[in-house]
Amino acid sequence: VHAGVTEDGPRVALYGCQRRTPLAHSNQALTDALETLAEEAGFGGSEGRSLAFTRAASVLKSLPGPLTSLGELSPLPCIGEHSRKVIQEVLEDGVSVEVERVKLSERYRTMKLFTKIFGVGVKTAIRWYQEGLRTLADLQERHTELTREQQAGLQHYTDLNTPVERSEADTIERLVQEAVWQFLPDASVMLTGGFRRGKQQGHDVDFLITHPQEDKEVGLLSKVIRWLDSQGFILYQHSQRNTYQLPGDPELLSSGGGSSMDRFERCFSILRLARLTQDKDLPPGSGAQGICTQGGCGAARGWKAVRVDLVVAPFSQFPFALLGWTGSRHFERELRRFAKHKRKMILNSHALYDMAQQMFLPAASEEEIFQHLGLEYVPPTERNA
Ligand code: DCP
Ligand code: MG
Repeated sequence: VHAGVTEDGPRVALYGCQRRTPLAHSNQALTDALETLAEEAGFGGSEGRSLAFTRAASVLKSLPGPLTSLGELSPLPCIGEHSRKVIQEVLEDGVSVEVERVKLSERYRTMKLFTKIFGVGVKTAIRWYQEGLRTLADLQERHTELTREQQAGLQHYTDLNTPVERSEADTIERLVQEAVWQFLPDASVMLTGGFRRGKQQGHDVDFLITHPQEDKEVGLLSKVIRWLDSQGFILYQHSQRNTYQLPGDPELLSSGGGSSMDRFERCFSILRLARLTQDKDLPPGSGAQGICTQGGCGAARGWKAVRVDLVVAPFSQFPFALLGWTGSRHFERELRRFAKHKRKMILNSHALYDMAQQMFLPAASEEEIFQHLGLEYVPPTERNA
């Protein structure tokens, strides 16, 4: 049941995975305001409040046109009182006083600054904030206390917070394919994450790698990394083994399906990508300021640091991995919530388990997973919930 128009106005299904949500929508000012409050609530440790604002924003993203009056909110699900008040303010005044206050607040600004460092989550950022740290220079002074990942994140801060363009993602895709196909010519390399949903920019580039003959993929990733490293592409990498056993891994059941972290063999990396644009096209100062210290910034060096995630999935788990890695994060959360509460099934990036039948439900495609869940298929470009 997708968004349609009834006598009461637009009708919107309850779960984000039951709706079609394109990338471009008509209520950006409203969703930006609500998402700022969602973020701020998350920074304050209020997960429930954060989720409520995220859900409200997601409903507005699925509307077929701009919301023009408060009355149009009444048939919509997931719009709480607080969200309604913010929407009213933005509709009437163009801005919400509360949102503007949040954006200027010291905590919000510092938390944004810190959580944009690769390797820094909300918990770490809160701790630093509470310890009185406020700037990247403050963190540099405590360099030895940072993890290797955070040190790399700080070193490449400017580059990693410059959006990755679609053309750059395509270049990296060809590079990863070249690396993978040397060792396994029949392997497939798929661009996932936001780019698969049609985004033209991203914060990183996500790839899923598999091979039609199961087990052929074992050992591939370390060879790929070694080759990329020998060619000078690796600025940082952290690899992790596959820790998932199928079928019947008790982990799947004990996790309750709520955990979004999967257990595939994977590599979080920072790659060194030759710049596609000339330096003169770059914003002034992008190389000279910021925290990049070793021999200037990427901009001045003719290359750019880019975050790349490589994930290897056994063939039988590939459709689940693809569905799980395509996102959006909120779409994934809603799929799992729908599976659990409406279907008594547990879905994650490895498998789908039916609790009533006490069995795993195999799938050869994303379409089959939607079928198992009794959901209308939603193509990747409509999963921007
Ligand atoms: N994912 C998830 N839960 C996580 C991590 C990832 O559900 N804890 C899924 C959903 C994401 C996808 O993997 O959409 C890729 O994660 P990213 O953080 O790279 O998000 P996107 O690619 O969607 O956005 P961006 O453009 O910021 O990279
Ligand atoms: Mg991504």
